Amino acid sequence: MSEAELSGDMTDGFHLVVDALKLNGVDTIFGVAGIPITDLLRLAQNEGIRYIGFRHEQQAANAAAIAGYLTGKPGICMTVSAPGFLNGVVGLANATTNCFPMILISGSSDRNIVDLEQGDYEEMDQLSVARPHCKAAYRVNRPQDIGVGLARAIRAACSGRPGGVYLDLTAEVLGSALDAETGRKSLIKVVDPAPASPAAAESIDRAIELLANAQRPLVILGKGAAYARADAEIRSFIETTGIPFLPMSMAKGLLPDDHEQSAAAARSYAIGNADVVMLAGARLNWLLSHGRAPLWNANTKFVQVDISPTEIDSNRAIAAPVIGDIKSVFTAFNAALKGKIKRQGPWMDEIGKRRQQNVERMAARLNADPNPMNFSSALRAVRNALATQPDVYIVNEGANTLDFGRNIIDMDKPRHRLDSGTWGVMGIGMGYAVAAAAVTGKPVVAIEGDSAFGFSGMEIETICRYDLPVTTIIFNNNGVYRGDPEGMPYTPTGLLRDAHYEKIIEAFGGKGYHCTDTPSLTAALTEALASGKPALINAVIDPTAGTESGHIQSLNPKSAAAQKK
Ligand code: ADP
Ligand code: TZD
Repeated sequence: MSEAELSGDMTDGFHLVVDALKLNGVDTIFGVAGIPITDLLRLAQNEGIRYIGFRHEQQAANAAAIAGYLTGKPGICMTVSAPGFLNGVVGLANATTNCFPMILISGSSDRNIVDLEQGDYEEMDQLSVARPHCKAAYRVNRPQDIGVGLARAIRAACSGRPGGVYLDLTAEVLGSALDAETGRKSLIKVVDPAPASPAAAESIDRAIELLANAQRPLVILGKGAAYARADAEIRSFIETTGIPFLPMSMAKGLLPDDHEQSAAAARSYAIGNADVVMLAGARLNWLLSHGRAPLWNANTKFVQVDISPTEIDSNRAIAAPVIGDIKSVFTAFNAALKGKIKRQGPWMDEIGKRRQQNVERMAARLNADPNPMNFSSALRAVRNALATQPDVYIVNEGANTLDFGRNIIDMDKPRHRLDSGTWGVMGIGMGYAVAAAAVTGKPVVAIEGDSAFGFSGMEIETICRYDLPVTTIIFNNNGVYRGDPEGMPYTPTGLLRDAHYEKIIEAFGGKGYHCTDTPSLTAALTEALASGKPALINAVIDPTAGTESGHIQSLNPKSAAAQKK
């Protein structure tokens, strides 16, 4: 389809969607083709928008979600109706849960048939299904409303707390004609979709005062702080005040992990002993034990910087809420400091001592070279290959692979670590990897548990089709969490023994590696990164390594009826 095919001075829904996307600077679409969006995707590509076609909508939607996080603009995913849409909803909900801006645009079947449940092809009331899983959901019923529909979707995705937005485009709207002039005038270029929202001056003063009176202050940086792109302001605040900081997983690299004020290697001590904690773009959810004992002290007071007012007091009382965007808030903090917050030497010294002890304890485990490899030794091999590659984006999912990976792989740059996030979800791996490579043009290393990889493994073909610089490393211990002992029938957590995952990528022309020791793993990753080509490393590790559910074993329900021994 091209402009020339339109008759006279007419336009149609297909063209208006593409024109509206281009007008708003959308340069990439992730999706899966089919009725009723195939021509729309073709037109978008012909009109200069990059289209990245996936094998499954969940991955396309996850790709859009992480593209939103990485660019600060809503990532766009397009799907077909009903089942394709539903596949995409997982990514839509994941984006909303993680506060990433993305828009899921799905074609839908004819309203007059769907609404009377007359059994259309891929029939579903998609708008109602999407609504609980996103920040906002809109349907466009007339071609002249396409512009307004997209504008509303962009604003909803980006402003305030970012999130997923659903935009329903009926097949009828896509095919509808409109005179070109009316169409052009109906489009909206969104001005300032994520306006700065400075905090009230008294909330800034209240927070500074609380921190100034603290003996053992701590800043916890979350991925909202990373998303806010206030890197310089946050660093200046931390370094000027001398307050130790703890990065949440995706905030690693906001300040480098080897920064002398990082309390990451003394996490429990710092959290348990802080008298005032400032949460910056981090929720006090399960990832922070809801602010409860035994990790947390009941007397700790909180400052919370967040763009969402309803986040405050969600789990613990917040003594000093600061509602605003982190860039504006930290700019205001820095202006208000004027030497009011003094360095707390003894507190920093104590944290430093604990950190040193923990690093030494970890070093013994990290430097061991067991045969077969375990999580620590294999990750050390990966870390060694990454040591001279600060530009690499890391994707990480699994249970033990995630827990160990978060601790062992240091980050130097902000927004370079992308992982299972707020849900602890499996299946983000290849979608995130494709998007990270596509929108940044930088190399990506996806560190995957073998179970985790399986959720999106077919996207290896997508990686090869677009020749993306993605190296996937599979920590292969033959199981969910860990592998079965030889001989027994496969248990619910068992996966095929001796699986040769490296052959998957060979089928698509990529390079496969089979590594059973640390030198070969470091060498394979070094070679793969140097090639800039798709690669997959099957890192064979001890099936008995790791623990069930990784670090969150305690979340498995226990029978209250079971007898205590
Ligand atoms: P983590 O998992 O890293 O702890 P969360 O996803 O729990 O982080 O928290 C992110 C928080 O950041 C959310 O509460 C969200 O409202 C907030 N947030 C997102 N963007 C901004 C911003 N620009 N300024 C302030 N807060 C933000
Ligand atoms: N399904 C989804 C969508 N998300 C999940 N988190 C799970 C299932 C449950 N689950 C985990 O929480 S971790 C995990 C599953 C299936 C996989 C762990 O095995 P792995 O990693 O091989 O990926 P490790 O490193 O061997 O532990």
